[in-house]
Amino acid sequence: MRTSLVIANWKLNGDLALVKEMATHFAGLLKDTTTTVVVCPPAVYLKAAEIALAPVNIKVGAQNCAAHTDGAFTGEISAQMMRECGASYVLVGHSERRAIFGESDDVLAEKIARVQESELTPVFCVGETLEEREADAVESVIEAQLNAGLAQADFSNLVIAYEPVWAIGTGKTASPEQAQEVHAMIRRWLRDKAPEQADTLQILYGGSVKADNADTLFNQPDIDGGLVGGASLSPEQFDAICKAAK
Ligand code: G2H
Repeated sequence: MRTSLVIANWKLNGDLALVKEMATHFAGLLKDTTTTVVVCPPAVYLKAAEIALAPVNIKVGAQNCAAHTDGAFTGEISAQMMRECGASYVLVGHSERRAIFGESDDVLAEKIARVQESELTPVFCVGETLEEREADAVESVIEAQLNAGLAQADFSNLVIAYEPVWAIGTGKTASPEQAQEVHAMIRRWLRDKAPEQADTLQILYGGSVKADNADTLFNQPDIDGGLVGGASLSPEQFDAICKAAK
């Protein structure tokens, strides 16, 4: 019913050499798979990545975009510009954007709108901190993020990523059961808000996904693939993770 999706988030890493390495490594590997594979490099490499990776069946995406379409916003890049440079997906609301760059729920809702207006697919990231988990607030935190960020969203063109903040780049991964519990909760939320898309919308897990834990995570019924940071910088590791997503 749902195909798998694996997205590489290079963050502030990688270069043209890594784009070429990926293209060489993946030559012929994704011919017979139904899994969609996406690489999100730093925005300046989007066009080069699109040209190099399209022949090996890898799409490209942006890690962020402006909440505006155009104007006096020095340093910003619009969703439409990302599209022109080859992006098919845009990450919105990654916890690093929320925490380090102070992106509010309102700004994220604007970004979702700009991405969808540009006919790109937003990957909306949600997740709780360790304090919130310890305070038994996981469900209320995730629900609040979903309600605010997706208030005006078109659910027919959307991916959701659950990334517990305490598992990001820390080497700590949510157990498959912990992750499944939240993914099932997100799917219940979808049944209420967007019943027609609840069974088809892809929900990805992110947070220290590696070649050796991807299989058990992706085997959970409501986990449809992964958003992969550190391990996506190694073509061999990333390839193993893509293989774990059936
Ligand atoms: C979470 C993830 C990618 P990592 O940020 O979005 O990164 O796999 O390094 O935890």
